[in-house]
Amino acid sequence: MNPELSEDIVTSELRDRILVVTLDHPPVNALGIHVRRGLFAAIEAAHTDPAVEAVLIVGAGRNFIGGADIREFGLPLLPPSLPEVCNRIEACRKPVVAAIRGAALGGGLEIALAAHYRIATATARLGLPEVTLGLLPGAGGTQRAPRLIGAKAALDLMLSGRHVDAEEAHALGLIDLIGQTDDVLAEGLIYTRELLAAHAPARRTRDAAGLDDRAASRAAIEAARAETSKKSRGLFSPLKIVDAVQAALEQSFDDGLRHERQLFLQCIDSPQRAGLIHAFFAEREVLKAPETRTARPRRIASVGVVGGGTMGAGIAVAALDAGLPVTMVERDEASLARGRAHIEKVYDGLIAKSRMTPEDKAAAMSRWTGSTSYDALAAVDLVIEAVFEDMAVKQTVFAELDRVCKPGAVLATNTSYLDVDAIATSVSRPADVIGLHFFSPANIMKLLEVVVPSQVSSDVVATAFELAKKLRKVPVRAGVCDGFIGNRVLAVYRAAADYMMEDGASPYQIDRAVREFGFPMGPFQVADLAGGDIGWATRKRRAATRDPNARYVQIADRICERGWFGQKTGRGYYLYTDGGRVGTPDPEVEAIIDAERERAGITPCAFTDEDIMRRYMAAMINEGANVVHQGVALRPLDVDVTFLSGYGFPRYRGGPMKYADSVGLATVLADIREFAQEDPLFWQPSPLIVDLVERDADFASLNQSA
Ligand code: 3H9
Repeated sequence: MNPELSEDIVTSELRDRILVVTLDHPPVNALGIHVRRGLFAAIEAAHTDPAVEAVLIVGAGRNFIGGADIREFGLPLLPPSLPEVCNRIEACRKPVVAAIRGAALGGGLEIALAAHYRIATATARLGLPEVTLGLLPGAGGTQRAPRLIGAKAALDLMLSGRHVDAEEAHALGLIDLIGQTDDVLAEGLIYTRELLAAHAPARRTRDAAGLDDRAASRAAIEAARAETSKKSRGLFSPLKIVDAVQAALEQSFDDGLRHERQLFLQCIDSPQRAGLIHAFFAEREVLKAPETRTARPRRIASVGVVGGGTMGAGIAVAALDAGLPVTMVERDEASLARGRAHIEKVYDGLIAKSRMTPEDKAAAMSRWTGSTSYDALAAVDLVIEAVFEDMAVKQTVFAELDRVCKPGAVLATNTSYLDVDAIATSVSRPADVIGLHFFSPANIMKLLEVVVPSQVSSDVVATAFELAKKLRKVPVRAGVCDGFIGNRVLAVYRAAADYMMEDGASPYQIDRAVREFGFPMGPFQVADLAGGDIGWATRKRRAATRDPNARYVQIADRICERGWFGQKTGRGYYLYTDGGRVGTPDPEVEAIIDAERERAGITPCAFTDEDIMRRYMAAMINEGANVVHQGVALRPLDVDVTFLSGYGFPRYRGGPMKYADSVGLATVLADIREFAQEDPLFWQPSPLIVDLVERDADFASLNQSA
């Protein structure tokens, strides 16, 4: 380490009798080794310097401190550790004040808790979000927070990972004061001078009384343990957080700190930590598509939506929620009224759950206008077409958009499979055409595939990323192909699930194995939720072009032929009685499967849950690799984010490609080759996996390069 660097990053300046210690380590003043060393040294100096009577810690830039430096996890620890820095601050004989603007998160809040007094500006956001990274607050947070604000409030903060604003932090007792202005240094200085004038002592959080009501603390811990065991199924760190708070109640402060450290190190070593931190960085990397570096986005101040069905209405809600005016176009008044009703239904649902007020709904709806004429879209900056999934229909819509939209308007299609190049070439301005693939329900699902056709201009791609930010979506850049990234990979692992069903596993066993792996639902539950008729129509449309040598499982067709389309018809793979949404296994479906096995001449064999997941994941990973190999996804991490944000892939596993790395690509390849003995056409190893295994490399090695 270069010692001068710490001095640049952490500067100290004596103002009157107050040593102002400023952390300046963009972008978020994360507590990397140089910050820790600088801060430790500054406190040491303050402690011994007779000219210093108090210390004020502030962050330069927009944030106080965003936490420990996540990039250092897994690397050898260089001293001082963060707990040592916090203990040093707390032990200082002179009052230490933390003045917070912006984020004080994780280790950042732990620094503030170790300080003796805390002031925050109104824009501050405080929290202990370590749980979202598979960790627990490991620099005294699990010991100091309960002592300061009580076990119940501290557990809530640590188990939810939520950020609180200054007002709530003040009400909780996390901070002492909210500053009058956003000038954090000035506010901090005023407060510190007041403390000095009042001869305020170095008040230590370790001595605070938040756990003194032992019965209430114990009850809060037990309640949190019961709730966490139920809700955080499969997650490692939440119960460790509860254990750490129990140690805070039952052990001395120093023993509690030691216990916290042990639990923290267990979390650091867990694969879940690796998966969650991969997800954290991957979600930030996907934002850096090449076009966002080279082109300036066009201005988007108004949006048009063509189509008021479920998708169109969901997209409209997403745009309205972002404060954008939305013009919806439908073919006739009745359809338009239905489109409006779809939107209102979403808002009424939120009002019923007290998540929105009628006034908010009225304000959102005041931004909505509807029309049956495309001419109403003449002035909008961006149009999203969300009509029926049919090339001819879409091309007709685009011809109209080409006719009415102003020059420079972005023309987007929300297709989930169709060739966006073919749509683009049907208009006179292909450079303005892009795919924006939303996922249903579009106002809720985070994923937005930005589908980039060959002739689109870079600024239109950059605009799509900017729009995603406004709509609070996670954008992933995808190339044009059937199904783009997500649905293309989905088609392959769905086929693998169908093959296993025909070969002997029941759909109920497959769903259970997939849920046990961490998905919220199995593939057959998803099919029942989405409606079997949609997939059936697609299969019929594609029947003529299907490879006659490819295996085709007809079970879904037999089910659909009976009019069993899933939840909406009360029957699909599962039985749904009394309009319920939780299905039960259906013996008649099992009989259909038996009959189909017989027709296909298959003797059913037994699958363990592990067998099922090996095949399911091998299919997902192999097609994910093909998608990267063919440039449809920029990097493996783009596939990961697609599946984390749009397909319910368990976040703590980091995504399918991260999971593949954790299993080992050689193992995945060996599985694929084993399965290929039964069906070599379906199980063709991706050239990318073969190449990486030959080079003893992994998917992670490709994540840096794009
Ligand atoms: C912890 O503290 C453990 C301790 O309890 C115990 C230790 C012993 N480290 O999100 P943004 C990067 S665990 C390193 O786009 P925003 C980020 O990757 C930590 N880097 O900005 C990005 O880099 P790039 C607990 C970090 O303004 C850039 O900063 N803390 C860290 O939208 C900008 O990030 C957390 O979990 C970090 N800690 O939001 C908080 N944080 O430009 C995690 C960010 O190269 N951070 N980066 O892509 C956040 O929630 C947000 O970043 C924050 C700013 C709200 C702070």
